[in-house]
Parts: sequence; C-alpha cells; structure tokens
Amino acid sequence: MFRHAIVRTPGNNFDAGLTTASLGRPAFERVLEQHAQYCAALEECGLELTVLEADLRYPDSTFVEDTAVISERGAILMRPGAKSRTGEVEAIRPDLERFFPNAPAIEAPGTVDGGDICEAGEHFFLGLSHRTNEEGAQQLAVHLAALGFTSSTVDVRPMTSILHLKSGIAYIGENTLVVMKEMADNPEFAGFDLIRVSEEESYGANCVRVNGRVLVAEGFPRLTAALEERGFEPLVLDMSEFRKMDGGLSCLSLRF
Ligand code: CIR
Repeated sequence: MFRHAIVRTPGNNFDAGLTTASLGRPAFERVLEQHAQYCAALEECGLELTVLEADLRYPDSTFVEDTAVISERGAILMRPGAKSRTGEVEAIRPDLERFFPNAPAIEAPGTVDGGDICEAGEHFFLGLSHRTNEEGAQQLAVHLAALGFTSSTVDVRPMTSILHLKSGIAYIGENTLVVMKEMADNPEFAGFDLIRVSEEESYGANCVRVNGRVLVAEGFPRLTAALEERGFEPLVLDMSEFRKMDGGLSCLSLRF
C-alpha cells in the first residue's frame, strides 16, 4: 500500500526539457491540466500528496521519479544521466530527507535514472540505458541488497524506441508484468504473468499500480481491456503533453 506521493508542478519552461519524440511542443495550459488530473487520480487512490513548487532551473524536474528509488524499506537517491538533470537530486533532497533521512546516493561516475528501475516485489530490474550506466547499476544493486532485495540488469540500450526500462515495462502486482512486445520474450521475465502490449500501444506499457487501481494512459483500448479481463481496475489519464517530452505516468511521482 502506498500512502504518500511527491510530485512537482511543471514550470512554464517545461517545453525546454529533453525530448526525442517528434510529437510537437507541449501546450503549457494542457500540461498543467493533465498534471492536476494526475494529482487528483493519486488522491483518488488514497495518497496524500506533497506538491513541490515548479523549479525553473530544471525544465524536466516535474519527472521526479528519476531522482530517487523508494521502497518500503528505504530510499536511495539517484544520479540522473543527463547533464541538464543532475542538479535535480540536490533540489529535491531536503523534501526526500523529511521522509527518508540518511538515504544513500549513487556516486560519480555512476549514473542512474529512477525511470530505469522497476520494482517487482522482492526483486528489482535495473535497466541499462543511455541514462543509467553499469557503474550506477552496480552501486544501486549493493544498496538494494543492503535492504534485502535482489536485482538483475536488463539492457535496453539497443531499443531505440524507449528512453528508460519503465518506458516499456511495469510491474502491477499479482506477479504480473505489463511489457512491450520487443521486451516480452526476455528470459528475465519468464517467471511472471505477462500482459503483452502490441507495438501500436507500446507507450501504454508505462502504467502504474497505485493501491487498488492501475493508472493507464488514454488511447490504448486493448491494454485497458486486458487489464480489466485480469481483474485490475484501470484509471485512464490523458498523457498527451507529457508524452511529447518522453514522459510517462510513472515518472510524474515518487510513491511510498
Ligand atoms: C528526460 O528526457 O529526461 C525527460 N524529458 C523525460 C523523463 C521521463 N522520465 C521517466 O520516464 N522516468
């Protein structure tokens, strides 16, 4: 059960963040609207929110998930791999320390974006990407082991359509992984029940289990139906403006 989430209001320079998507510029009014709907959805799932002020020094800082990995046994501060984002960790540190004093941190030359880290019960999948390097993943594995978790790496560097591991996979509880087609046959995931996401619905794979619900992006009817068939309760949200900046549902909050 999650009780709390940290989110950060997008700044009016949100469109100056990093992106590889060619979906056009996000419209700021709609960004704010969609962010407010996202926050309302988390509250509907029973979470109490800490809403941080926009931080114009870091246009991508609304994607708070990349700054930390939080488990029920403690938090670890990340070290995002994009230069323009490294400072986001210092910016959010005091807010995290209110809940998690003395959290260890990934150190240089290690880099890890929280979006590459997928918790699946007692095990964590650590994505190696253009943001998360092997040194960072090794450091994180040690911190997770100290908390009693196992971990293994999944190399997503050859997959050009995704930024992070969790752009293509989500653990939604009940031993179930939602996974994009390109990754579904990875032997790492063999012990899980898989919901395979077709290529056309690939963006939808970044969904998030929050207590009784699964947050899913709007526009992916087959995925939504597959979740319902298996007894999950989707909560559908319009993510169009975040998608334009390579963002998804998971990256907009830190949940604990
Ligand atoms: C970036 O490129 O870093 C941001 N524009 C998007 C980060 C999305 N984060 C995530 O999926 N965890």
